[in-house]
Amino acid sequence: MQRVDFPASFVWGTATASYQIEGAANEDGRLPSIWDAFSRTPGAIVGSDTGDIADDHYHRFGEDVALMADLGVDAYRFSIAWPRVQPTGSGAVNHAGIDFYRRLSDALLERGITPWATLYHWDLPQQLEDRGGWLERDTAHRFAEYSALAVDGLGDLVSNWITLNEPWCSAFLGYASGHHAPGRHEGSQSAHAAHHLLLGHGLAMQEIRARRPEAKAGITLNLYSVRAASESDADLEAARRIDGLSNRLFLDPVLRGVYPQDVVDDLGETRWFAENVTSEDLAVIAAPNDFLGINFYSRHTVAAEAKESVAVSTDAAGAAATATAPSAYPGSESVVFVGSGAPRTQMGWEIHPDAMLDVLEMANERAPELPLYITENGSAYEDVVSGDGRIHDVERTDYLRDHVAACREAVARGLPLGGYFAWTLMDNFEWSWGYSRRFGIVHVDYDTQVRTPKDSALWFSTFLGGALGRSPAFSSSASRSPEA
Ligand code: IFM
Repeated sequence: MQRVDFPASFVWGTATASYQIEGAANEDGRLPSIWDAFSRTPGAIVGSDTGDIADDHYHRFGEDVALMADLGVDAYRFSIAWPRVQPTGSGAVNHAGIDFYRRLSDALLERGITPWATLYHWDLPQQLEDRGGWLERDTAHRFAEYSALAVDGLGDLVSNWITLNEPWCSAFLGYASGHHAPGRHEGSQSAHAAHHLLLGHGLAMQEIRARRPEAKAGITLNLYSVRAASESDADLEAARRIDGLSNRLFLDPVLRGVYPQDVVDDLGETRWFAENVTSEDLAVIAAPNDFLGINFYSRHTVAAEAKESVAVSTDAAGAAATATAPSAYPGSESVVFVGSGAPRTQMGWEIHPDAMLDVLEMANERAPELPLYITENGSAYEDVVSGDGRIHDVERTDYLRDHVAACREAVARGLPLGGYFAWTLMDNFEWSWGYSRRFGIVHVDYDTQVRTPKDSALWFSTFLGGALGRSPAFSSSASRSPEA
């Protein structure tokens, strides 16, 4: 398998997010986000870790851009920290915050790497959460205002925009299960947050279009292939529910301009949606996108009740389905995530590269002409630094290669897949798992901030024809061959 097996226009990149890598939490006017507050909540984060320093990318971005250039990627997907650009969540721009992303974008462009900016990867200014956060409709308007500031400040350098990253996580991990910031347990009202997030997406799209009609813009959803554990009516019903909450609740309004009524009813939010979701809202949410970003990690197998024969699996937060925390699937709490027996990553997520084709088809059947991008895909494993100083991450390399192969199959099937972004460039703050989970293709020593490409990075670079893959320093790596 080689890069030339893909169309020349296919975009290869890596992805990160602001709070996970930047550090510099109190610099240049940045104020706290919900993650700064949540990470200080006792018991919220493994090891009581915070993003205060993270990968210190704020100060080391030049080194990180050079690393990407050596990898040979075409594009870099990063996110903009709202609390740097508009620290209180309303009002004037903080120029020092914008300037950081201008320096980063300039550095990328100098190395021939195209910036892809995500406007919201979960770091809501805490002052907006104090006013109700995403449960308040006004937050959608604040998000549009901030998006306008970001596009005004960066639109001459950035021409690929993603409004939201994974609104499912913001709504249901943030406001239902509480595994993510702001850590609230609002049950089915978390679906109100989902609507306000999507409204924010639509309003932000309007701001982008008004300011930079030539820019490409869309949203990124985390989609799952969902299967029933058996053909029983009860298990099929469980699969309908989880597919509804994970996929259709987001895909249908964005691509078809309607909320799936069965899902709204499952949530028990029929009345709220009828009274609060206007046809104008739906028109705003469904305005055309230039592409759809899809984050793909795993497949869910679900059952109506626990089965003795199969191990309990983990849900999208990596939380065991047996955990006592409130469910991230309000109204469908009784559904059980069961294992199918496939190998799993350290997150407990089953590995199903073929299921990536399922989610691409799922999006494509709703919007046949819409370009699709895998904006995240990756795996966490317990890495070991070997005696030779290298990280021989065979499992992550296999995961990466097998998902790149699934991309090739997607292209061969004629799906409009335009690119693939590996999650993630380097180890970083993995949300409620803190630094205990490493998804990077580059290892980070958090004591010294030394970055070391893992074998997965070398495989990727070799595949891409990058300088790192050709480096004699790594010539003994068994996993260098893209065929390996
Ligand atoms: O680290 C996260 C990322 O921020 C959003 N998508 C899933 C990744 C792995 O959990």
